[in-house]
Amino acid sequence: MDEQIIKNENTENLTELAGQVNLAEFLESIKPFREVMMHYDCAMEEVRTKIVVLDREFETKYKRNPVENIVTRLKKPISILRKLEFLHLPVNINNIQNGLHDIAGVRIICSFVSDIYEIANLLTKQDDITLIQTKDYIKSPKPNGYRSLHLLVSVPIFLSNGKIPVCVEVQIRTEAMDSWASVEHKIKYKKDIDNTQITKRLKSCAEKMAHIDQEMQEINQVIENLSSI
Ligand code: 0O2
Repeated sequence: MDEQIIKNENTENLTELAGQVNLAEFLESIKPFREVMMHYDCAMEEVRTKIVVLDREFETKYKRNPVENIVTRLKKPISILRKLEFLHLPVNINNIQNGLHDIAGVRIICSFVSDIYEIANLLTKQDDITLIQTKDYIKSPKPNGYRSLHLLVSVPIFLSNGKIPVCVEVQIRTEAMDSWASVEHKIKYKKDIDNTQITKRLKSCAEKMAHIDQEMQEINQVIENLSSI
């Protein structure tokens, strides 16, 4: 697949593009790419639905919602190109499917740290899910303070001619972890800032938020114990 073609597909300005290339040829050439992206989109939706089902079950059975929010994102074509370039991989469907593992992403925001592990366990023990990799940045936070549980899973999607396994990156975190990561992503992540004071202060914020998570978990436990008396 041609690099320019993917970049142009991201502009969504087909009229402008039509002046440069034959539109029919262009649409034909991006078919395999669109097909693969559709697979990721469907797999992402499947994982999202699984989490919604678990949360609804908890709500009905135990009157509590462990999941605060679910966000899905499909990597943009331009970000796919940049990542392939960063990895020194030629742009083709094979490298997109086998070289990149975070094209489909599902972020789950939980109320408490214990919910993160419970949801992770309930998701990965489902018989159509294959756990490929776990990165536990809660037990072992990144040196900058980043915390989150990352799971790389494979989920089958059922097409007209059979089923295919598709990789989805699942990030599970609390609201405090998410809040830190969102702001850090905006102001520092991927920026080449070598400032010890900034690094220290951001890390200290992450630690304070982890402390709040622990406090909230303990308070919740006390309330649960009281209501079970
Ligand atoms: P973006 O812009 O969020 O999509 P890999 O995914 O395997 O190529 P890596 O670093 O081994 O790269 O994977 P890892 O550690 O599992 O991180 C993947 C994603 O976690 C990142 O995606 C971020 O979304 C998030 N993440 C990891 N570290 C940090 C961090 O220090 N700060 C913040 N804010 N987010 C982080 P991308 O594609 O790097 O970025």
